[in-house]
Amino acid sequence: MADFLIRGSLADVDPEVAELIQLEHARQLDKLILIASESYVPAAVREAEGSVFQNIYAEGYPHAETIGLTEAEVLDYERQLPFYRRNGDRRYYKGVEYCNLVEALAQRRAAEVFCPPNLTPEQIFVNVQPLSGAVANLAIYEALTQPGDTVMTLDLLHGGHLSHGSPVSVTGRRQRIVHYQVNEETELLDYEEIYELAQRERPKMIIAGYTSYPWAPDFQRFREIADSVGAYLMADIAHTAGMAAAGVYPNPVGIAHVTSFTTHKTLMGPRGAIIITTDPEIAKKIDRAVFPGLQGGPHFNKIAGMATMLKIAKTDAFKALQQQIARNAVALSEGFKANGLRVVHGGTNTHMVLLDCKCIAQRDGVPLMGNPASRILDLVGIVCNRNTIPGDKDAAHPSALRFGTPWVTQRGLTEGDMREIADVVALVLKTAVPFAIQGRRGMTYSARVDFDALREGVRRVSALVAKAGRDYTLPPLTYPHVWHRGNGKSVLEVRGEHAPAFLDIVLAQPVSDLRVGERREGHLLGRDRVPHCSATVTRTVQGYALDVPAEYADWARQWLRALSDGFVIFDQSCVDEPIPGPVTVA
Ligand code: DSN
Repeated sequence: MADFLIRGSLADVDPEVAELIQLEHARQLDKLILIASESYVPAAVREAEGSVFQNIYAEGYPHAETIGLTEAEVLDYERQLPFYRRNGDRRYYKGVEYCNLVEALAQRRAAEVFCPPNLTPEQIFVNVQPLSGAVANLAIYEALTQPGDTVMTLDLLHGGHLSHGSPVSVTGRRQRIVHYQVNEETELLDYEEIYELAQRERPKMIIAGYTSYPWAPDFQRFREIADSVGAYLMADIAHTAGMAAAGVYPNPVGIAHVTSFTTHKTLMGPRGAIIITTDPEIAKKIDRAVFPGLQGGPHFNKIAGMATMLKIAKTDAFKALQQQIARNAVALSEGFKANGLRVVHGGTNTHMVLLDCKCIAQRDGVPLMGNPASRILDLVGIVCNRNTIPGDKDAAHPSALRFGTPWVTQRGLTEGDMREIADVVALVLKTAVPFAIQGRRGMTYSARVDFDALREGVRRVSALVAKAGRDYTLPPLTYPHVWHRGNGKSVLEVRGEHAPAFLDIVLAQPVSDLRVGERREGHLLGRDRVPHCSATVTRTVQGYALDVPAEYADWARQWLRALSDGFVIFDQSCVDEPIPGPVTVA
């Protein structure tokens, strides 16, 4: 009989996707991930997300009487199920008795986690349905403002977010957006300037809370400014919700009219978002704006994952983790400063650090920019993102890097390790030689670094990775697709359409004229085209076989791959000249 339930594991049904998941998991474990908006979601949360709650449609909300129920009351099935059968709920579909309970559970846990000392969880209204932070923020715009109203937010280039009224986001198209900025000299929020701007612009809503401003705002001060002009205060704590839950960052709930956050950053839950308010009238507007205003059926598998994540957020271990995340960010920032690098905004009291690349290297007036710096660090094994900072002219050319400590802290790394990461970043990026290429769509900024520094960086990052904790639920994995690993053999294969032109440049003798089976003795060139080791090249059916002395095999493989990747200096006298590529070095 046909098995219409399509039973079978992922590896059985779709080995291709199963393999991609394995590779991605290995990558995550094999590198130091310092993306400030990412974290390693616990296996328990992922299990909830992969559950059969995925199968259910439940547009609408639980019965209004579930608001304010304690966890024990929500989970009192003997009471809840007869109540459901008799009274129904605010949904369009039947079969949702357990969806109601898991949603009410997530709401209650969120209310408890984010309850300030002067309130009780019953006074906190929670919507757990937004599919993402941008949708949550859009729902707040929809609920609290009208087209044409003025909304005041931090400039994207200074640390705001696309959904805080960027012209490329719908949040920037219907309302009138005015941006406050950080103070030019201090690079800090200046509440006097923000107050004066509010008096001039009379916004309907002010947003506080950022994606790349590393200091906690003074929410009380923002509320006073909002009150002085009759505006709503919206707090967006997407990045710092986990820290706020742990008391390591100010909790805006009860101060701001409405608070939004994603659940997958420092909170380490599923990809989704939550909106909280203490005002029942605002709560009704928010609920309507989320559904049916912007969304259809909620993703119940994620809501189940949120409930689990919020349970974890109440634990002492979670609080200790968030404290260490903050300490690690300070250590990283201090480590950069100790290396003479410029930390933007002067430091941090959150999980993130901004590093100004322009100050690390310049050549002929061309600065090191965030994009090449992030790509070079990725090769080293440090994953971060390019970011704009005050002074940048547009979002397409950020001059900084943003680092965050959640993930590395989860893996057990501490302050000394952060200083080591800062040292490695400095070691590699200080050797950068930047250059710019004029393309059809404007200027492209790039850079190349010293190969020995890159190799040394890789060695030191590998040592940190070896020390970092791994998820015990997984088999040991090794990410195979890194440029520096190999099997130690002294015959390398160079393949690909660019291989002949590539080898003509990196070998002392051209080889592109060889026919299959022919060989030529020669040398592999090192930096500045100095012959580094002998290399016998044989033309093969697939490409070229390079036979190098065994003691140079590692070096040759890494050097050729790094040249192919395009971020190491081949010839100091013409750094910006590209070498043909990419090639496969197997
Ligand atoms: N993409 C997130 C970040 O990295 O800050 C914000 O949406």
